[in-house]
Amino acid sequence: MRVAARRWLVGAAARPPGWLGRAAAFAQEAGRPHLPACGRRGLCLPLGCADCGAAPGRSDEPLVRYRKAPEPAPRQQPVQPAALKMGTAGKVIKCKAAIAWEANKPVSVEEVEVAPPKAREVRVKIVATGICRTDDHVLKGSLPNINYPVIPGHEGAGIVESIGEGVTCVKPGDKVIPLCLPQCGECSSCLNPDTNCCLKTHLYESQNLMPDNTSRFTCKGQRIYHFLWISTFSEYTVMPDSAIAKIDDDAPLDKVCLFGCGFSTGYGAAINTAKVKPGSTCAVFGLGGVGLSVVMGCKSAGAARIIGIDINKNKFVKAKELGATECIDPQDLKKPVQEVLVEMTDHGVDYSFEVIGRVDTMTAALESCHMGSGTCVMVGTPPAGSRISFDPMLLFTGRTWKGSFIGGWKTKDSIPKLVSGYMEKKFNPDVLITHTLPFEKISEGFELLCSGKSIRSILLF
Ligand code: COD
Ligand code: ZN
Ligand code: ZN
Repeated sequence: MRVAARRWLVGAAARPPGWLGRAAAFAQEAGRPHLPACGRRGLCLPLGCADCGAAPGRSDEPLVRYRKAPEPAPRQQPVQPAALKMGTAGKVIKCKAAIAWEANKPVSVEEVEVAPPKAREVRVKIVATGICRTDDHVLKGSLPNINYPVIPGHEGAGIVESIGEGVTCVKPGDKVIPLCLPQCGECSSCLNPDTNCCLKTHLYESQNLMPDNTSRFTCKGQRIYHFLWISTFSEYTVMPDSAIAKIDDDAPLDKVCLFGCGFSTGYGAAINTAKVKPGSTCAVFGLGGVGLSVVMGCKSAGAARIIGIDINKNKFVKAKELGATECIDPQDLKKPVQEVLVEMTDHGVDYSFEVIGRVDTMTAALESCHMGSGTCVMVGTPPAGSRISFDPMLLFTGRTWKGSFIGGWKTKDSIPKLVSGYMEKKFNPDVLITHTLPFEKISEGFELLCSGKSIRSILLF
């Protein structure tokens, strides 16, 4: 917290004197950070910013981040226990879920028991959930920090069934999206406008059990672990209230589940993390659900050239539909794809994105961007324990290499706004949905993904 506070104060001190400087000085005296009014620069771009009022495309006005904080929204009245007494509130629910009993085995659909939510937890009836490659990484045992048996799934949408004591952000009946990256609102990252990486992420603290170190799932008398705290491959699932966002009452859950991961991750990587500029040239390595969402983000930011790279040519049709101007299959080339890209683009692309999760394509993406001004964004993660080796001169000349986690969005604040943008037809990730299957056909959904036949399969409970 102190480090983040110091960093902001340095930034604030460099700004014109007046209210902003006084606020910073006050905060310094008080020993706490000067809280910015609006840290959501990405949302300022295509959507306009609901918090700071910035018009679309004006994200870089420095004042925006340091305006006086608005009055906090009135807190929703805690729902009284009597109001929660729906049929199932407070009871164990038996329902369907897909369990990965161990790594390198397919999931199996089982009956599980789901315990009621404890304090600051929410139980949700999942209506729809997408299958993302990251879930396949769980099945293959290549994602770090996972305990088995586990219920995977992290791209869902549903309805709140019941809430535990102290939950004020949602109530039973609300439509919600579970957040695979929480926004606790309290940690140094949540208070810092320059990162969305809440310290409650699984990369920092385990999310395989609820915060009190117990599981809400059992099957055949055995404890089943959670995944990213949200386990959307269960008809009912429990999550901390920091990992849930209320969305528009009219949102179609079988579509907006994509905002839980795929679309938000890819679109935000272009809009928030890279901050793609109009007229620029972009290269997107990997044209799955997430990579195609990067293409959509580049297009909406006004990129002039978007080059898609994939070893599966079947992905090219949709990529071009969504804005790719050219597509390349590296298998057709006599030279490494990065050399071809550098030749095609006068010394390299302005922005490259790795959306596959392999170390070789990560270095290829870095090498394909302009030596002096190119930015390479890492969206995929390679298998657990991977190490990368690269020529440091690649960075010495001025390239930027950065990562993007869930598109850089502060999830609880931003996902509902993205859903509203979808309702207003500002973007349309529906085109990513190639298959809709009943939940029982989850293994078929994984087969479609692994054979390269699907972009996104949506499972319906
Ligand atoms: N060269 C070019 N293209 C390739 C190569 C290669 N060597 N290998 C595979 N591809 C293509 C595939 O043909 C496919 O089209 C595409 O790459 C990958 O797409 P999908 O559909 O398998 O994967 P997505 O889009 O669902 O997910 C991609 C991620 C990179 C997000 C995922 O794999 C990942 O790394 N997740 C971990 C990071 C994370 O946690 N992200 C946030 C939550 S998902
Ligand atoms: Zn995902
Ligand atoms: Zn946090």
